[in-house]
Amino acid sequence: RLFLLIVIISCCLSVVITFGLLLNTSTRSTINSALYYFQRHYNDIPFIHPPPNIDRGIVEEPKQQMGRKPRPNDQVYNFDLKRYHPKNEDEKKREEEGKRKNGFNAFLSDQIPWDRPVPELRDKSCFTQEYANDLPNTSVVIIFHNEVLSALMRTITTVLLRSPAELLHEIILVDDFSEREDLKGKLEDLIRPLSKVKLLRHASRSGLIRARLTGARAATGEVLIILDSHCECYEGWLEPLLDRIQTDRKVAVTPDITTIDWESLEHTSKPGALSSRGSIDWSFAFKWKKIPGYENERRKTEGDPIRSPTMAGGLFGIDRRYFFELGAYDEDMMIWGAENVEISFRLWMCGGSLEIVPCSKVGHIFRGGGNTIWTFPEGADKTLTKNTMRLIEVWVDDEYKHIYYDKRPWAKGRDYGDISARLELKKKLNCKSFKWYMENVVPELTLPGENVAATGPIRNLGTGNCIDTMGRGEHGEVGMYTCIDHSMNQDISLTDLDELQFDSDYCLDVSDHKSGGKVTLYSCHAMGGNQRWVYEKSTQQLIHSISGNCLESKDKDSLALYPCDSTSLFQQWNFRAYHTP
Ligand code: UD2
Ligand code: MN
Repeated sequence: RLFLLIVIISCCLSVVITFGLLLNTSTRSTINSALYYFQRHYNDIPFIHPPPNIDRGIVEEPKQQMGRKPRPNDQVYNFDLKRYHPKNEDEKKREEEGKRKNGFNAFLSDQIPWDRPVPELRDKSCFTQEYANDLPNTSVVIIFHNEVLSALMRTITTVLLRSPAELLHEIILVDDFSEREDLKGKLEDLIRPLSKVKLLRHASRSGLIRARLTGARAATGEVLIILDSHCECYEGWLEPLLDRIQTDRKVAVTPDITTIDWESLEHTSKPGALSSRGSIDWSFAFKWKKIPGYENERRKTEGDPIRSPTMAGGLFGIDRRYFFELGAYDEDMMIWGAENVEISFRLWMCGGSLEIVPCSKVGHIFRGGGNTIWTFPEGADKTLTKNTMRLIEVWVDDEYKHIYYDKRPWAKGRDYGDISARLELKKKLNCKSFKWYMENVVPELTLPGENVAATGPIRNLGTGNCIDTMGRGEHGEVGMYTCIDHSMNQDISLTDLDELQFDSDYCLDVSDHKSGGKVTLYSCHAMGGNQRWVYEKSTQQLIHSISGNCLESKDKDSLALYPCDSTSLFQQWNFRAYHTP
């Protein structure tokens, strides 16, 4: 029997050896590459439709053992989105419907691969940085309500694909009570093979604040990273965030949030310098504003973090324990809004800080077309006002509170619930005042009415309508609308630099100096030129200095420059408040 056993073993051995010798080098290297690929990618990239480009893993080189050095993504970026465009009338119809229903091009999102290549947007200086080997690991929390499944899958896939496996502890998905069918069984099928992905579900709609809390409480990684459910992580997005937190556990970080166009789904951001950081407007809502000179002087390279007074809210990282020490979120804020400014104020006032890390890039679909994918069950006004009042009543000093209530007088006396626990937290953490925040974190911010000669709305005596942004942003055309007191879109001032400036920080700008030249919104540059307006009190005309023309509203909707004519009522304007110096 022993003899028989020896014969069998030697037969097996010789088969294995012969087989090994027969393998030529190229087959062997293919097997090695495949093994290598699976070793490097035990993040379990989903090999499900649409198929990810598996070759990427094979060409990748081993990671540095000594210090992590980011390498530029040298793949030529020639991804052709047009291939995925609608091919016939029926598909075009579906595309339009998808945009209407979701606020972004869901049709296209369903067509393009989840792991499509992304352009290299990092500044050169990012590649001179080196990160520690022992970076903390992270739990990524992605919350969603009725998200387009392919957009959610793209977020998950790009986190898995572009995060070093040892730094990605887990991904926690929190479904905030979605109604869409495919977010139920189909989503579960898709994530089943992904060992790092966990799914939690709310039994009722509670809003993004509580959904993130659910995820954060379940997380066990050292760092917590929050993402919206329609993002795309770029190469090297994670390491610079973790590195910054490792250096200072009380700094919260955001990536540079780049724009994925809601209609074309193109990555529209250009490589190079970042120009804005988070601030607030005077309804205490988040606003991007130009990085002030003093902050740019403090930084040595484009890759250096930018201290930011507020965060947009959807994409940020923070030491997980510090997040809870700092009071996590205000759980009585509902659905959406104000939580981003609240956590920003709290970070700065209570001993932490907040930075944008330019070398970390994550794309986000900013919805457009006035469509949202979800609604406010109690109405937008009720929810947003309540959330903002909770922010103001806790974090804004008495001497500044009136700024909000002057703009929103109807909010006075409304119920904002019990804030005693938050006030207690503020005391316990020994937080500084809003005045301190104003003086030290956003010294460039002027109070409303400061440095202004007159405030709007500005009414045309001919039509009786008022100058209105029509809700448009930079480069948008300014229009005319029925006068409404306290409308954000008509909140305009004549500054002591002779600018007509909206609260949004855009100025009335005319670059076409001919008769009929249109008026557009442009970032205020304080240099006069196309933005200098002189209000002639005796004739009530608004004269555009550089062209010598006057602002005129020929009919109730239009606004343009025409040769000055002091007899025309359509060139006469009235400020609600004119402050005589
Ligand atoms: C921005 C933030 C967002 C949040 C919000 C203020 C960015 C890029 N986005 O608006 O994260 O801070 O400002 O509150 O900074 N969601 C739920 N339940 C809800 C409503 C929304 O889970 O009841 C999810 C939604 O699926 C998404 C996330 O919350 O993943 C943020 O919602 P959004 O994308 O509609 O907000 P956004 O980007 O307009
Ligand atoms: Mn979003």
